[in-house]
Amino acid sequence: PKPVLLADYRPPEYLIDTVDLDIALDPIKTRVVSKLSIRRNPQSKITGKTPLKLDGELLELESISLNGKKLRRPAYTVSETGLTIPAPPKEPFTLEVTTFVNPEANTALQGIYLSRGVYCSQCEAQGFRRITYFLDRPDVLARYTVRLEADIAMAPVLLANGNPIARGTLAGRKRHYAVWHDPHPKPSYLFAIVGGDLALLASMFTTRSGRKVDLGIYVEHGKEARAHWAMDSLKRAMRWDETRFGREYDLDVFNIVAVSDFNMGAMENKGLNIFNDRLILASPETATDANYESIESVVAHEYFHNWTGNRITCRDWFQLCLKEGLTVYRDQEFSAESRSRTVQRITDVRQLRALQFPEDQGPLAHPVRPESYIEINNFYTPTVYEKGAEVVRMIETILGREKFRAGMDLYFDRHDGQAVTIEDFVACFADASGVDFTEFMRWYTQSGTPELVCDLTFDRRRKAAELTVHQTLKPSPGKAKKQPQFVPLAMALLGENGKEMDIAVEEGKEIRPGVLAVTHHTTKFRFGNVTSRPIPSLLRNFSAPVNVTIALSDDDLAFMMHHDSDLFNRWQASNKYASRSILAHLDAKRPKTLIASKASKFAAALEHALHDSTLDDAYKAELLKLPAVADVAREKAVRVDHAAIFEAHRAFSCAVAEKLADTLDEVYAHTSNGVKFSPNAKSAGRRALRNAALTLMTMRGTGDDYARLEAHYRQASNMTDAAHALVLIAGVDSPARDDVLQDFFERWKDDHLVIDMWFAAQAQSPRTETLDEVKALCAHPLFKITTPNKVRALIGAFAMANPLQFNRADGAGYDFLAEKVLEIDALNPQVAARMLGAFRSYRSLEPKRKGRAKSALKRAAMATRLSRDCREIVSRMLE
Ligand code: BAL
Ligand code: ZN
Repeated sequence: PKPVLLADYRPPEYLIDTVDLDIALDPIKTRVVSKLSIRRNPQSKITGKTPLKLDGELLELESISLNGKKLRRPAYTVSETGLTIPAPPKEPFTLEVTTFVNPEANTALQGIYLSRGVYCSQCEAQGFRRITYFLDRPDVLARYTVRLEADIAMAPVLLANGNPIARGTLAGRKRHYAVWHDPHPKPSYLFAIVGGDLALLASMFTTRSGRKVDLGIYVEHGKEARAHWAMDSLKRAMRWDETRFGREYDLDVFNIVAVSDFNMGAMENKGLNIFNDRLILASPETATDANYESIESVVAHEYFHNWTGNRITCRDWFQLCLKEGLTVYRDQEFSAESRSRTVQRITDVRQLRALQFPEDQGPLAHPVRPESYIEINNFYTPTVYEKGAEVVRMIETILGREKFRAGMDLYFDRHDGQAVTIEDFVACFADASGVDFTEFMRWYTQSGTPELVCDLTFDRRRKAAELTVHQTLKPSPGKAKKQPQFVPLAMALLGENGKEMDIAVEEGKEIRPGVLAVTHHTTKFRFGNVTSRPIPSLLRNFSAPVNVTIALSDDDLAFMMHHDSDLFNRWQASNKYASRSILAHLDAKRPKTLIASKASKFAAALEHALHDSTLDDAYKAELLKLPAVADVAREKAVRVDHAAIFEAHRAFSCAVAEKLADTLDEVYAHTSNGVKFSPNAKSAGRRALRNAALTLMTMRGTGDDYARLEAHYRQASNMTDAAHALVLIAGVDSPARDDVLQDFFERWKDDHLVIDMWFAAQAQSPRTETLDEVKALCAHPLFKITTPNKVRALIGAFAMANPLQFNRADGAGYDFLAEKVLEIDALNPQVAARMLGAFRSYRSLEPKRKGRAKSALKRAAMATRLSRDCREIVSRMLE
């Protein structure tokens, strides 16, 4: 297929003002009658006979009429991709089309489908064309009225976007209908319907200007009590958007529906968010703290889209980061203010480095705003989302909180009700602040992670220091030569006493106090008043999505672990110390001696932090979580051998745990349970610290350690502790392993969400038997290849969260994934293409593994019936 290019964007030739849909739901033959009021777009250079081309896929067309008159061919033509009317009237007209779709056969989960007996829909990015013929593009905004009709028994609940305006029962009393009207013009990707037998958790919210909003969360019967946390998160998000960004809700109802089969996490349809139930349902017995945190942030994220995405939407799909990067930034801020800001930042940066950095440095690299795509569903990526959020955060760092807010206010005022571009967005910050963002725009157009190689010299006699920053941006697909990025580099120089020195920065080199402007391939900064040998604390709070290297000794890192007043960088120093110790083990002539000495110093620095009463438990837990095998592999970057890294990782972790034995015992004992479960940050932090201590102690692998681990599982009074122990036990050859796995299975086999943790725990196990076990689990009665959550829990966890076994030296992990991807691709291309992401760093593997991964990809590429989604990913990987 031909790629779609940003450069080819043209405004639509026709506009659709209103849409009246009458949808009669039926499992295999749902009828959709669509009445569209259409007119020529005055902004388009339309000439006499411009055909009207409506998108449509997999639709069974029954009839079509124009201004009430039935059309016959050749007044229209139909193809696999749409419907064309070669010569529509010049004046505005009404088009009425009747089509049928088959929800039950819809395994791709785009358009209308059935999830455990519930009718639901997913339209972003291009699913609406699987419901009816339409101008299915985000810059066509229309007002929708929707009548839904269904069997009362199967679907007593009927929901659509907007406000409810009528409902009734049909003759015979077997079927009923509901009518919904959405007063806000919206693009088709925000359309949604739901019909099903669902339970309701209802509540109310009063906006600050007094609008009363009915809130509803619809879930499976019996699960209502598990929706309270989501409801609480929703209300807090609604209030937060009012206070932080001045944004109020704009309809009389806001509904959320939780469904079990969903390609993504959730979807921000106007007034009717549809969620993967994994991101709604939580109770202390069934959900971990991580689940609670995700629910809070995703509920907030989808709600925040109401302004950043729905009221102001994207002109075209290349502008996806306009709504996603911005909304991720907003949800990160909400979480930071609801919990610990530093821990939130660490979590977000961990995620960025684990997912986005490898993407940006591999064959799937693309700019935050891509310029070409074959399948837009492949661009819901960490680059668009997480790097997109970092770019917005840099705008805030450059402008400061107040001017940033002024820019956001201007954006909302200027563009409400429009479909806009990144240029429109950034212009608001430039206009509100007077700052020139011309060079900054490269963050949207150039892919790749900038490398900042820094060098600091100190002149004791002159009390001066000079920092040289060399910036390189490696070539990436389609872009060989790149210009330097504008990097806001937050920094300080720490003095002998560990305090920030009050240095004098050369005129004109700071964006704001403590933030340098790195603007060229080489940028130099001179500092005065440097009273002692400075330790550089660079990229504080991770002020830009870049990699920084600077020569720091182990002692310097330990010093920063004690003293850096930027808590993010204190964690960063600890992380760096650990990962470079593990890497040093790989090349060491006498690895045992080396590790013993490195671990000893590292443990001493860690111990100091663990005893620091000013640090909270959640933060200490982050310090105790050593970098994962995948993190170290990423640092290594070339000729990666996961088995060697795994061994070095184990040796270092074990040595640290031995050195820290008493402290870990103390931490574990002091953080023991006893109080009633609360998902709040403080309680979750306590559990996180205890579980991090448990992980480290388990690395020693003694009989006592395994006994403690088993007791941790058996005595767990909440899922956070139970699931943590389960993953650890599944990964070791403890005598209790099989019993514990069986116990968990028996307890949770009837809960389709919790049982996913059981699948994932086994799939992540570093034991050599894992691949065979995963293959066997694919045939387990509770595994279903058509359910994305199951695929992600088993196959996804194996490929993305088990670096050792996925990257087996014999290549069997790669072969297994390629084979499964082909099987999934025939059912659900979007999910299949996602799974292929596991190969994104294959080029950095050592030659044998690299060859085997490439062969697996090549075999996939030769498959005859590969979807457009997978074809695009595989070809980019093999380019
Ligand atoms: N728009 C797709 C789901 C999300 O990012 O909110
Ligand atoms: Zn989003």
